[in-house]
Amino acid sequence: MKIEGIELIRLELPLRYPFRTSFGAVHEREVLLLRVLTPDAEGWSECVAFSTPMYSSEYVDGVAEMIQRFLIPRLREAREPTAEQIGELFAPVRGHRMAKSTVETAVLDAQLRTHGLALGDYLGATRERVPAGVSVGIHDSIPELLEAVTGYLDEGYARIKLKIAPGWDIEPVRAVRERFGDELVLQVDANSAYTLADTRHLARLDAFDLLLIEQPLGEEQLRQHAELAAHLRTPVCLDESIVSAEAAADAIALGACRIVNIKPGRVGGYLESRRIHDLCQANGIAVWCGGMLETGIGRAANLALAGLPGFTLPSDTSASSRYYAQDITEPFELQHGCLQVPTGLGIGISPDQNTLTALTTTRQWIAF
Ligand code: OSB
Ligand code: MG
Repeated sequence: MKIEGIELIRLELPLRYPFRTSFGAVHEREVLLLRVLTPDAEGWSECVAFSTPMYSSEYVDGVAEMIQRFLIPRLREAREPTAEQIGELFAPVRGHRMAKSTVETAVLDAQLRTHGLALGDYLGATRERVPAGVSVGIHDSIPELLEAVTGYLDEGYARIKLKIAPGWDIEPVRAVRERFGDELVLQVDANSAYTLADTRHLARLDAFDLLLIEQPLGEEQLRQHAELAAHLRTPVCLDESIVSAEAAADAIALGACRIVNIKPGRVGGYLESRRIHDLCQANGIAVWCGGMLETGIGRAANLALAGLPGFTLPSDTSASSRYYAQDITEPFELQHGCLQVPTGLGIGISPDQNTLTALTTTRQWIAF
């Protein structure tokens, strides 16, 4: 792709409800969008990093610096690289997968728009719609949690994920299971809040017939996850630990997980996500698509990925209204518990210019 320039756009989006996890509460989503301009098309992407490095090591200011200082110069020096060549082009830069994913995705979007192809078709999506799960944050009390879950079930969500942390685990899970019955598809996410010393405590969750427990231990604790998994009936799913297809291969070989949450931003992009999908499919490991409170830009691309055949569990691809009173794109809405895989070219959607302008805090144009 010939690149004429890249624009970094920062926004502040208030969340409809604060989202609390074991690593802290988010009230506002600081969003970094990247727009790439090419002779025939514009490409868009959304960075998944948060303002602070509490979910993983990357954070918004760091990503913006990484893109400007190290990734854009590499892109400039290359001879009109295709999206498929960007992984190798960026490989000498260690880590920083959220930054790399942001650049690669925007270039891929522009490339697909130029070639007249939808991202879902390019990746190999086989479904037109995907079941939507919803991730429910830590609440102040069990009655408030039950009220929130009731609301989501009334909207039609296909499964509920409860955020857990020490002090907010067995009782909220028991209350939700008792109130909504055995039919409810229920899972939990600890975001690394436990240690192996909690094995017996976590085994108490086995009584509630959960679909999975997501990332109970630390990001770098693959071996310890394998040890924990051997003591739990509840299947272990990894999120933070799966930073690449190589990490996924190691996790599978070690028996650290039976299920994988794929977040394209965390693994360096949609191409690496597809490799993880293929690897998991070949090993009988179910996958689903995680979320990072994305606006419609990130959500659209995630839905394309979630349309692949190995995504056999509901994804954290909730409707726009789960997060924002006003999304920056046309809102994604639930239809019988599903979201539609976009069919437009590239990621299939663009930001609404008026909304974008109203919410933008800074924009920076970098000419090539
Ligand atoms: O661990 O999956 C996670 C949100 C922010 C950071 C990490 C996680 C989450 C979620 C919500 O669980 C996913 C979503 O609905 O976007
Ligand atoms: Mg998670």
